[in-house]
Amino acid sequence: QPLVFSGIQPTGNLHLGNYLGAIVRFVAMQETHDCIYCVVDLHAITAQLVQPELKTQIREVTAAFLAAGIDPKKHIVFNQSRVVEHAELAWVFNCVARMGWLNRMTQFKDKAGKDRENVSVGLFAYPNLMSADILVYRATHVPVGEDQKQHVELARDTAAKFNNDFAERIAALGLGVGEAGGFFPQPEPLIQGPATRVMSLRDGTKKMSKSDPSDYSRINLTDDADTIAQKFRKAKTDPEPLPTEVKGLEGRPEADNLVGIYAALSGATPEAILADYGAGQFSRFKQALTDLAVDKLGPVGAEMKRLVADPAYIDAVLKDGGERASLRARKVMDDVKDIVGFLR
Ligand code: AQP
Repeated sequence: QPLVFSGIQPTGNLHLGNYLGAIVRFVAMQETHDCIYCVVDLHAITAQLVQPELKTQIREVTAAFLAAGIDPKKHIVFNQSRVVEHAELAWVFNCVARMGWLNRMTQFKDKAGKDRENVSVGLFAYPNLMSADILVYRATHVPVGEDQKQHVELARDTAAKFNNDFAERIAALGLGVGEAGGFFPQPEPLIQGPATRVMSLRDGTKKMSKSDPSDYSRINLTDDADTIAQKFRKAKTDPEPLPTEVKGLEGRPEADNLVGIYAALSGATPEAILADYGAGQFSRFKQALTDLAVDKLGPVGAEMKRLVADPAYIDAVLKDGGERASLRARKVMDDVKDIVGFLR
């Protein structure tokens, strides 16, 4: 059975990249798949342990899911720390995945920087928790932005090694599925749509990110119309006008990024956008982009604010989702315990 799993960290500053690269995809997939969407709060403490606003941030990501159109009754929306099996399976995966595999993770290298001795063990082991998030439901499809591809590939390797190491036990217990007879599926990263990597508004070579110290680098989902206008006005561009053809965007990362954002928000192709705005003043294009962004994001931001103002409703959604997720995760974890050989 195909099953979709994905998550977002409640680390504040939910931005246009998270929205276009992930949340919009989550909404689309619920039409055709059984989906589990998670606010990954255990991941949120890996880079920074003490976060006084964590509860509010968890509610904010949940509100973004709901405001964008995810249906928490038909699908499952919950926060990760409620379902203990994520951490339980992550421990088993800490013993499956190899140090060498994790040493190759580019996100760890970027986030740890030069100070490797002084980052948390959790930041290093993060990908194993992400593998557990996906595989504790035996999920098959993982919609993510480009930056998460390597982590989903690690989840595939971890699933394959577990299946291989325990092949005899899985067969003896009759727990294998499919032709290969493995217990875990090979989850597929789904990196689709026109905005799998939205870049910073201040530097077209860096991805738009929650943790960028400059608020001008990103459009937050809760930004008001004036703030969105100001951020696009100040967005870095080169001195040339927009080209009239797509190949003219090569080597112009900032212009390419703004056209990509316009394309993702409008559904128009970059060719059509450049036919309208190519050779003209950048300011005219930026104004059109602002109007479009305000039009598309305004209602989402307003609904998020309305939902966050009613924490009781959000908390009830998360509790209900957590209970339904637990039932599924418990069954998989019981099988994992039998396969590994723990008494239960
Ligand atoms: N710039 C982006 N463009 C497209 N997709 C993006 N995603 C993140 N940034 C972009 C996707 O959003 C989902 C949730 O991401 P996350 O909460 O796990 O955080 P992250 O991937 O580490 O990215 P952030 O939001 O920029 O946080 P920081 O600053 O902490 O690194 C994922 O599917 C991700 O691909």
